[in-house]
Amino acid sequence: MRDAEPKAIHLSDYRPPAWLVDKVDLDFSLHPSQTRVTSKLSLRRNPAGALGAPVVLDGDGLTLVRLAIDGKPMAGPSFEATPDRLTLAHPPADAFVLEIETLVDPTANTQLMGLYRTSSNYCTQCEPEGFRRITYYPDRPDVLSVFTTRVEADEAESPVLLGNGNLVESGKVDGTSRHYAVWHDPWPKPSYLFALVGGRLAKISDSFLTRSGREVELGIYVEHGKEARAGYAMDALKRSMRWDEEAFGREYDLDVFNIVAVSDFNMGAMENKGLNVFNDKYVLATPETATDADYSGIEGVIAHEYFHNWTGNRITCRDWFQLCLKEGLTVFRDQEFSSDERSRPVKRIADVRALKAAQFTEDQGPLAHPVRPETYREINNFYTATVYEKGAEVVRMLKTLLGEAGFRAGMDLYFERHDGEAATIEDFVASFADATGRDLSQFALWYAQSGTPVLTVSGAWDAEAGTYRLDVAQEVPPTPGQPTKKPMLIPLALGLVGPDGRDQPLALGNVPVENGVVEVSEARQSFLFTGLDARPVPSLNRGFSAPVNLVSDLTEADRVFLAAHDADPFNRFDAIQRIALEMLKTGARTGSLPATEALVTAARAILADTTLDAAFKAQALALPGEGEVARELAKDVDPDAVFAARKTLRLAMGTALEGAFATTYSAMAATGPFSPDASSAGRRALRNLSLDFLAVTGSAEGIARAKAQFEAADNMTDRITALAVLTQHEVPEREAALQAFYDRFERDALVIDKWFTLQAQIAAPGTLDRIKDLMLHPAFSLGNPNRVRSLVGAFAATNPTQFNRADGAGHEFVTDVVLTLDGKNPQVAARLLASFKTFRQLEPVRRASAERALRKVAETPGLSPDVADIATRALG
Ligand code: 0A1
Ligand code: ZN
Repeated sequence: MRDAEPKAIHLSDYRPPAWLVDKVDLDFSLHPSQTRVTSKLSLRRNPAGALGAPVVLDGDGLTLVRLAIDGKPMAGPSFEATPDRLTLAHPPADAFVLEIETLVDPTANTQLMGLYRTSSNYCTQCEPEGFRRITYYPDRPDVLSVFTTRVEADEAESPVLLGNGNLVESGKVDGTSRHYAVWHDPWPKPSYLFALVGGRLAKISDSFLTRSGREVELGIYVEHGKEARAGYAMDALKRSMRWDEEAFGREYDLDVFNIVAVSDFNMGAMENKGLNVFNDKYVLATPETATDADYSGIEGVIAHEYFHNWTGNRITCRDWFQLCLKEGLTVFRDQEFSSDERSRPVKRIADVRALKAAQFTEDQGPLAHPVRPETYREINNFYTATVYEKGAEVVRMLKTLLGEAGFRAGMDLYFERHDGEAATIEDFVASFADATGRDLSQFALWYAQSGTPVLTVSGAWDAEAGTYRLDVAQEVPPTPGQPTKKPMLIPLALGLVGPDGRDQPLALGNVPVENGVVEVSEARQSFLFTGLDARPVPSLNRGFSAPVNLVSDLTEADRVFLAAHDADPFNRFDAIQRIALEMLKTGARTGSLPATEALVTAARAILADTTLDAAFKAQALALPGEGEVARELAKDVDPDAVFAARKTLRLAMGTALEGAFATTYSAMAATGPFSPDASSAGRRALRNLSLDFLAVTGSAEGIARAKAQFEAADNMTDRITALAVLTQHEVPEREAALQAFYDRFERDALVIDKWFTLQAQIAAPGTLDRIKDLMLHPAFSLGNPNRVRSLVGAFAATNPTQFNRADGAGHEFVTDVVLTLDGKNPQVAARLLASFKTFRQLEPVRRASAERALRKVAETPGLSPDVADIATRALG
C-alpha cells in the first residue's frame, strides 16, 4: 500500500535523477497469482545528479525475492527493501548491474494498475506510477531506458505474448507446457510506457507503408469472435498514420504496431510504445452495437494514442507536472485529425460543448488547477479536463496567434530539438518563440493561471466617423491557491457583420486586421475599427478562438441576426444557443420562461436553411444541457427549476415547430445501407433530434413514432435514441422496450452499459431505487470500470435532479458507492467522487447535503490517497 496521506509534491522541488538506467532486461514468468519478474538494470550514476546519492528505487506493494549486483547475490544490511522502496545506501560503483526478482499477483490486482488480469488475459497499465507495482525502478518519466522483455507463459493459457517494440525471438520452453517471446524496443523510454500482454486473443492484421518506405505490420487483438468488430478501428489507425505524416511530418518508427482491446480498463486507452492497450469501448464497433458517437470516439481515441508516439513517447515529459505537454498537444492533434476527416465546424462545436461541460465546470469549482499544476498529492487525479481539453485549447491559441506557418515551424523545431528527451512546457513554448521570434512570456500564463477568464465586451458606433469602438475588459476569477491574477494574452477572432449579413472590412486605424484576430493583452483595452459604412453587429470569439466566458452587450435581436447570417458557423451556433441559455436562466431563476418567439423563429430558419449540413443543424437546435444552465447560473442552483425551465422550453419548441420537425424527420430518413461516415451520422442526428421534439409532449403519436423507430432500427444510434425518448416518458412502452433491448443485447457488455446509462438518466424520483436494484443485476459489477461509469457515474454526472435530490439520498448513495469501491479501485472511486465538484453552486439545502456526504467520506479511516485527495480538495 502506498502512503495514505501522501505529502504534497511541488514542481519547484524538481531535481534530476541521481541514477540513470542505460538498459533494462526484464523477464516475466506469467502465472495467475505468482508471476515472477526478474529485472536487470544497468545503473549508472548521473553526472548531473546529486553528488554521492544512494540508489533509491520506487516500489508499491512489492515482494522482493532476490537481489544481485553484477551477478553476485546480495544480503543483509547492504540494502533496505520495503514494499514501497529499495535503497542501496552505498552503491558498489558508479556503474553496475542490479538484478531484482519480485513476485506479483495479477489476479489480486483489482486496481488495474501494474500487471493485472482481464477476462483471464494478462495485461499491464503503467502510467503514471504502475510500473513500481511490478518491480523496483526509478519510476519517473525523466529516466529513459532501452527495454528488452522476455515473456514466458503456459502456452495453452496464453498463446499470445506481446511486448513493446519488435519481436526478436520466440519458442517453446523445452520439456514444459510453456513458451516465450522476446520483445526489444530500440527507443529509450520511461517506465510508464512499458507494456506486456499475454492471453488468448484473436488478431486482425493489416499493414502500412510509411512515406519513407517502411512496411509496418499492424495488429489489433480482441477477444475471439470479435474480430469483425475491429475493422473500423484498423481503418482509423491507417488514416491516423497517414495524417500525421501529412500534417506534422511524423512517421512511425518501428516494424510493428499492435493494439490490444481489453474489457477492464480505468481510462480510455494507453499509448505504450508499439503496444497500445485500449478499453474495448474504443475499439469494437458494428452498426448494430455502436452509435455514431461510439464510431467517432473510436476514431478520435485511436488517433490520440497513435499520435502520442511522437508527442509523448519520442518526446516525453520531464515530470508529471508537465502532463499537458503530451496530453494537451495530443488532444489538439486528434481534434485536428477528426476535423480534417469530418466537418471542421461541427467538430469544433462538439469539442467546445464538451470543453464547457467538463472543463469550465472544473475551473469554476474547488478542483480548479492550472493546465500545468505546480503541486499535487495524487497524480492519478490530474488526468483532468483542464490538463487535456484546456491544454488543447492553449495549443490551438498558439496556432491562432502564430498562424499556420509559424505554428508548423515551432512544432518542427520542437521535434528537432527534443526528440529522445524528457521535456518541459518551457521547452515547448521556447520552440515557438525561437521559431517565430515572438515573445510568448505573457502567453505562457495560460499554463500557470487557473480559472476561466471573463471577457466583457461592449461596442460603440460612430456613424459620422464610420468607426466602431470595441471596449474589452478581462478578468480571471480567483481559484484555489490563486487569489489574484495577471492579464492574459487572448487571441480574439472576430468579424463585423453589416446589415446585409456580410462581413465588413476589419481594419484598426485603416490597417487591415490579419486573419481577423485581435490580441487582447491588457486588463482594459479598446479597439477602434475604421472605414465602416453602417453599424455592424460584432461576431466575437469566432470559432471559439479563446476558452473564455464572454459577456457582451449584444441584444436578443443581434443574436437572432447572427444566428441567421454570421459567416462563422461556430458563432451561428453560439448565437442561437445563447438566446436559449438566457431564456433558461431566467426561467430557472423566476419560474417563468420569457417569450419564445425569437428562438422559435431562429430555429425555424436554421431548420429550413438548405446551405447548412444536418449535423450542424442538430448541434444548433439541441438546447443547452442542464449542466450548462447550472454553470451559467453559478450560484443557488435548484436543479429541479433548471429541469422545469428546460422542459417548458422543449415543449414550446416542440409544439411551435411540430410541422417542421415532422418534415425533417421524414426528409432525414436513411436512403441506403448504414454507413458511419460524418454526413450519414449528421442526418441521423438531425432525425433523432426531431424525433425527440416530436415526442416531447408525450402524445400517443410521438410515443408510437419512437416505438416504431426502436423496433425497426437497423443501427444502434437510431435504436438507442428511440429508447432514450421512451425512457424519459412515464409510459407503458418504456419497460417493455427496456426489456426487449436487454434481451436482444444481453451478451454484449458494451451495449448493456448503454442500457444501464439510459436508466440512470431518468429524471424521475424512482430512479435512485431503480439504480440500487440494477447494482444487484447479474450484468453489473463493481470490478469493471465501464459498468461502474455506465450506471453510477452516469447518474452522478448526467442526472442533476436525481443525484441532487433535496432529501440528500442521491449524494449519500454515490458516496456509499465511492467508499465501497475505494477498497477495490481507488482511481475509479476518486473519479466518481469528483462529480461533487459543482456542489458549491447548489442552493443551500442541497449544498449542505452534498457537503455532509463529502465530509463523511473525508472522515472515513483508511481511504486511498486518490479518494482522500479529492474529498479534501472538494471541501476546500
Ligand atoms: N495516457 C493516456 C491516459 C491514461 C492515463 C492513465 C491510465 O491508467 C490509469 C490510462 C490511460 C491517454 O492520454 O490516452
Ligand atoms: Zn493522451
